[in-house]
Amino acid sequence: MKKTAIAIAVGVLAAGITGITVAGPEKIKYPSDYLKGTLYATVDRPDTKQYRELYASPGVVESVRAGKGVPSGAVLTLVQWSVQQDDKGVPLKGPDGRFIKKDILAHTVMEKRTGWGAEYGPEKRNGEWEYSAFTPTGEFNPKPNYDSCFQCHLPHAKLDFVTSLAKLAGKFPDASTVAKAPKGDVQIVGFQFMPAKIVATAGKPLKFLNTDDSPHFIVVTGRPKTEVLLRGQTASLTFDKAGGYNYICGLHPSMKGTIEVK
Ligand code: HEC
Ligand SMILES: [Cu+2]
Repeated sequence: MKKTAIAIAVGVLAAGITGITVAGPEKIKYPSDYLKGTLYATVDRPDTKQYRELYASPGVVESVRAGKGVPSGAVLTLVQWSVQQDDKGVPLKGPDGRFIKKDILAHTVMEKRTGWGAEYGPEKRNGEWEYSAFTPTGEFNPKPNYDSCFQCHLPHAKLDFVTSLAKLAGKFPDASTVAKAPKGDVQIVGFQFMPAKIVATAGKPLKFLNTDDSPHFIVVTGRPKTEVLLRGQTASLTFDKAGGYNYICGLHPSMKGTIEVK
């Protein structure tokens, strides 16, 4: 009995010394020097009334642009800012047409390291990435539902789970891509489906075109989701049965629309 207790105590001690921790957000340290990395993208988020800055740790942008992918040790920091709003709560825009940032609300971070993520099953695992979130002053925030980070980034598996990989890679489609794209029956413009209610014909494809900088994809209740659509990309859905269908964007659940199939 005594021997076992000592063995356990030694084991716990050894784990503490070698820094072995379980999978989860606590693996990631607050990247206090994120400003020394590369600011590779900024995003206006009308749905959450935020302005976001996306930083990559030094060397990451260079590696991705050289075709070597996201290296082990990469840290991506997303800084969430509140924005200035008019008295109706509509975000104001600066001379550059962009939201005007006010205060830092949070830092969300993803970090990739060789061997990380091995504890997770395929329904959760995002390669070798872990996710964490920190307060404006850099304290760990235990409150977010960390499973939701994995769920929302999982559809980006082909992009190494990085939603903004096209920006990181310097390959973001420009405005002419949208102009050249086949017109959608539903256009995604400024985080809205337009029109939000559409009538479709059974057996005939319905096309969705993303004109936004942000990626979106379509989730119709009870049906497989579409691919992630970058700017200028279209998805096509065909309904065989007449009826009413509700859908949302899988990345921005506040984006909603309905389809009436006749
Ligand atoms: C509702 C879907 C959703 C959830 C949940 C989500 N993300 Fe994201 N994440 C996105 C989108 C979309 C972007 C692209 C930037 C943007 O539009 O704000 C992004 C971008 C990021 C980025 C910048 C790198 C990249 O992938 O483009 C980081 C870092 C990040 N998220 C961390 C997190 C963390 C940490 C959590 C969990 C606390 C989380 N995310 C939860 C949708 C989500
Ligand atoms: Cu969306």
